[in-house]
Formats: sequence, structure tokens, C-alpha cells
Amino acid sequence: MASLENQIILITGASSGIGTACAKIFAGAGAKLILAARRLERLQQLADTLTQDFNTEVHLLELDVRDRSAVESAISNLPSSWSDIDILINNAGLSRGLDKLHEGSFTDWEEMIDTNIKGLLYLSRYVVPGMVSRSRGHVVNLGSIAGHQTYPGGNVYCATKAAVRVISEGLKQDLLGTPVRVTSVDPGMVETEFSEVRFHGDTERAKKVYQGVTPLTPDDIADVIFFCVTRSPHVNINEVVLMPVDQASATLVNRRT
Ligand code: NDP
Ligand code: 8X3
Repeated sequence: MASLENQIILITGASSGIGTACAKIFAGAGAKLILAARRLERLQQLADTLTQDFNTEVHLLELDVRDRSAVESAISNLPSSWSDIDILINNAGLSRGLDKLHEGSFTDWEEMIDTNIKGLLYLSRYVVPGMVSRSRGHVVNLGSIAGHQTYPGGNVYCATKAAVRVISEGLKQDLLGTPVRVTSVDPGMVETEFSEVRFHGDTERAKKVYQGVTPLTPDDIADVIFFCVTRSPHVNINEVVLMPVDQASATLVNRRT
């Protein structure tokens, strides 16, 4: 495994799913981790495990990425030994509902837009200038196949992930002439708490999403992100689209039941 000894990696949404898997793989490579999410107890448990298993140095941020002044304060008040962030993984995100657009919930729309688009922008705005001035850095954004293909009921969630794809492309263009890299990782179906959150805690409905298929795991995504950030410094992997073998598009899934 490539070494990321002493590199500082900020992972948003580290309290669950893909973010937690990223924390584990980067801890195994010797990185120092800044883990951010709203559920601090979960972060604390993860930090305890990483410290025990890998002797990882961890800094925790109880942070709601929708709160711009909280993001600014969290980044600008990092202790000096934590402030030179090498890799930003903009992973915090969610979907809410599968309603038809004309019947949709304003609260759900605002939560998705504020988290998936504005939160990602706030983190990028406060972290990337330091990368530019240090002439090193890598931003990894979690997009989705939902940003490439719209599906019925996906409307606003798909729009937020299309925005992530476009923002990643725009950031790459704006960073041209600097060594800072930008990657969008765009998965299909990954079994995490994602569907439970989408269906507002309806676990039975969430389980059905993955019934009869072998979905991707959070570790599969962390593995791809790890690959992207450990290429030679002159290589930028712009975009990775990956889905389970059992999935051919956002709506075309092979179910064995
Ligand atoms: P999970 O629900 O398991 O994890 C989502 C994470 O985002 C949690 O750690 C949650 O932490 C965090 N989060 C949500 N809202 C906020 C907020 N306002 N402020 C800070 N953190 C927040 O889902 P996944 O791991 O699957 O999702 C991770 C990313 O991957 C998302 O961007 C998602 O859109 C994307 N994705 C997921 C796919 C899938 O099929 N699962 C496929 C394609 C993309 P907390 O609640 O503690 O704040
Ligand atoms: C998550 C994948 O297809 O449920 O972004 O939108 S999908």
C-alpha cells in the first residue's frame, strides 16, 4: 500500500458509510485525519478504533456543512499542526425522498441543496486557497451516477449531483496552472445508511433497494478514492464512474429475487 505518512486528510461525512471507509483506508496508510460530521459520538468511536488499530492522529470536527460560518470557523481555527490540509474529501451528502417534483417537499429540497452543493462549496472555498498557496493538494468530490442520469423521483437529488460534477469540472479549470488536483468519484448503488436517510428512517423500504443485488460496499469506494490520490503528482484522475456488476444504469438493475 502507498504511504501517506504525515499527510493531512479532511473527510466530511466521516460518521458513516463511505466517509468511515475512507477514514479506515487512509489511517492504514499512515495519514493524519480530520474527521467531520454532525454526530460527534460516532466520530469519537471511529477515532478510538483508528488510534487503537493504526496509532492514527485524529482531529474531530463536529460540523454541519450547511452552516457557512461554522465551516469558516472550523477551518480557520484548526491548530497549526492540522491546518495544512493535503487532501479534502467532500463526502458529506444525502438524498431525501423520491417524490415527484410537483409533489416534492421544500424541506427535503433545501436540505439536499444546502448539504450536497452549498456545503461542498463552503469547504472548498475555505480549504483550497491554502492548497494553492502551499502548491500541493487534492480535492475529491463525491458525485454519483445520479449526476449523469436522472431517474423518476430523483429530480432534486440528481440535480445536486449534476452540480457536483460541474463544480468539479469548474474547479479543475480554475486550478489550471497550480499543482492542485481535482477528482469526482461517481458511484452507483453503495449499501450504506444512504437509503435509510432517503426514506426518513424507513428501514424496510431502504432494505428493498439492495434486495437481490450485490451492491458496492463503502470499502469499494474508499479503495477507488485511495487509488486516485496516490497517483504520481502529474496525474489527475478527473472522474471515476463505478457501479455494481448488477447495475447498468440508475434504473437498470439485475435482481435475482
Ligand atoms: P451515509 O448516509 O452512510 O453517510 C452520509 C454522511 O454524510 C454521514 O456521515 C453524515 O454525517 C454526513 N452528513 C450528512 N449531512 C451532513 C451535514 N449537514 N453536515 C455534515 N455531515 C453531513 O451515506 P453514504 O456514505 O452513502 O454517502 C456519502 C456520499 O456518497 C454522499 O455524498 C452521497 O450522496 C454519495 N453517494 C452515495 C451513494 C450510495 O448509493 N450510497 C452512491 C453515490 C454517491 P452526520 O449525519 O453525522 O452529520
Ligand atoms: C446514489 C445513487 O442511484 O440512488 O447517489 O441516486 S442513486
